[in-house]
Amino acid sequence: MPEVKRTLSKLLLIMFALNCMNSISHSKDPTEFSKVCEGVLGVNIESRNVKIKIAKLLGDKKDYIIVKSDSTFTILKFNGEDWKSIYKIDINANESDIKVWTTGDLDNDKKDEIIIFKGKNIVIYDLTEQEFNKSTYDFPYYVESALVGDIDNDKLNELLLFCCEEPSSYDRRGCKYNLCVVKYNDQKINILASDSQGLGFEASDIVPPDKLICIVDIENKGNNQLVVTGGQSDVSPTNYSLLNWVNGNLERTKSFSVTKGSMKTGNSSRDKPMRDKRKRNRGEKFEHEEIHPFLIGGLKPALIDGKTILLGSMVDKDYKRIPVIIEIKEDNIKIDNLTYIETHGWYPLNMLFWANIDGNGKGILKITKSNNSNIAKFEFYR
Ligand SMILES: [Ca+2]
Ligand SMILES: [Ca+2]
Repeated sequence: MPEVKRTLSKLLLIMFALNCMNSISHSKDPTEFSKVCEGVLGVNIESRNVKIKIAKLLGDKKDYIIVKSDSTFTILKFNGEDWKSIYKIDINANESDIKVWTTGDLDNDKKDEIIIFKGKNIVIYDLTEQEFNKSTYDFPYYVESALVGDIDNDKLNELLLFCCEEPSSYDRRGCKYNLCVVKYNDQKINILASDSQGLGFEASDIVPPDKLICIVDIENKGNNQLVVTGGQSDVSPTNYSLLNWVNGNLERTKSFSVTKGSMKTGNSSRDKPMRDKRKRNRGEKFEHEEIHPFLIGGLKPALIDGKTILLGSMVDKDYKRIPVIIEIKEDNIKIDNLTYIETHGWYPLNMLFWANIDGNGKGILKITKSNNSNIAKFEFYR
């Protein structure tokens, strides 16, 4: 009888241990990623004008890399070892000043398009197995910042735009942005809503202008919000505004910044437009020890285990940028340094992406340029 008891307790112990192992493997922390592969990108990064984005261009659930140089968009596909160029879109030389472009599934067919803004035109490139289909649409405004996402939470994507009546130029000081929500159905562009309420976003020639950052359930509350950053200098904490879709329009609900590693929130539509805030602050000196480390610039969202996680950059006391993973729940923020990712230079986030390169799930894709050549290299962590 005691024998049976011992065997039974052993069995229970083994079952308990197995259960623990199971739960550990399913709740992997984003800070625990490790390097899966590395190699070359198969494209040169010659100039500072090169911009890189990723997109799910075909129906294979994989992310492709899009490299925009002065006159070409090059599409790279991962072949299990490295990245090879599979398509090129040549941009007409006299249109090579295209600065605004984005990617996303605008027609809601489960694969992303490349969307380019040329003057008052919206040009949509849709990749099929054979080639890119190009469609061009007239639009009443010049576009300064663009995003694709589901802002009204109906599971279909819209195009969100900062628009201007005037073309971008040095003379356009204090120009007001019109925040437009655009639907793309049946090969037609329709403006669903535009900012008639004076949300207060402005272009600037003094600091980098206000910018559309992402459309995501940033606070993990169950509904998507538009995240917009206020214009700022390179050495001050970014002010993030959250906008909700309410009764067919966008409303500012909250703003926040992250200083000393914790979240400071401001509330809602009663907040002054950010430009006023900046004017008030101009000339004031920040005490370094009071704000570092602070969160700066873009946020790249990913959905992991049903939670929104964001890649971001913190600035430390030595003004070094540290890549971090952020999780926000209401007014609480959890920030983890990505110590396993070595970064160089001033803007590491521009070269870090959440990507599914091989069809086996998302991880962190890091792109770098070697010191002594223009050859781009990649590392992938999962
Ligand atoms: Ca699509
Ligand atoms: Ca929608």
